[in-house]
Amino acid sequence: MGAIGGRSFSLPDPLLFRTDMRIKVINPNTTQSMTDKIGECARAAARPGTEIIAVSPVMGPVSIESHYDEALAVPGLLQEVATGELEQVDGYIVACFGDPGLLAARELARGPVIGIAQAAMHMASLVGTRFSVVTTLARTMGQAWHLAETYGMKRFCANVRACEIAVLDLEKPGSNARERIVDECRRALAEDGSDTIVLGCAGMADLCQHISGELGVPVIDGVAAATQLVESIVNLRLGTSKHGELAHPLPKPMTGLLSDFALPSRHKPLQRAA
Ligand code: 5HY
Repeated sequence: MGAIGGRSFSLPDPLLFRTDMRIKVINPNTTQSMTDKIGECARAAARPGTEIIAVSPVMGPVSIESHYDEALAVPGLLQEVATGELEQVDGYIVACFGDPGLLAARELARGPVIGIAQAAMHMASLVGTRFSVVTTLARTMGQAWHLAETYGMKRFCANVRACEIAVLDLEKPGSNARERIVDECRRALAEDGSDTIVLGCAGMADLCQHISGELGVPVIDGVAAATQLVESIVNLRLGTSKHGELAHPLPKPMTGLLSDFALPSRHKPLQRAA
């Protein structure tokens, strides 16, 4: 109990950090080596006691480099969220820079669902004034711009650049991907008027410290940023609002290949395909 000017007041109960948090990190593409790498990067960012469950869907594209790939990654992503709800995980990360299916996943989840693009852009806006996104193929730049607009980050986004590296080339031992990414980051800092770098692919997560050391500026990896954002949101005892737009989806029949995605009722989330 405290007192100021003779008036007593009660302090809020201290929000104790959870030491048993479980976060499901979903790599929406189906390349296990990338999933493993993403999981390790999330574990390196997580607090002691936080369990990182890194998964890929059982179905979907091996890499996501187009709107078509993104669309086909969403059903598998949603299955993983639905399974996570049955397992009562505390929060989720969509570990793909296109943030595919983010709002649909939030409708299914009680806890927070954080996309790495949204996390990285917001984190960059807190440590600099203008960031450059450095991503893989030029054809994915439009999605990065679209997300910057959607998230209200366009005023902070100086530019979006591509290294013209296929996502899976990031997994190839001996590829010159790292050098090409560093070079593009250098050009960004020299030409864009930016003071921070956002890595535009979950597959770049393991390069973050190296690039930051090379360039001497903040380099934000969305996997690490999203991990600590989920922990903060859960520690604040917050979850996804179920009032309005992100309420649980309305139950209705689904047909054909998607028939397993029917949500019969509010309390029986869809089962993961065998
Ligand atoms: C990603 N694709 O983070 C995105 C990168 C991109 O398979 N994982 C993918 O270029 O959009």
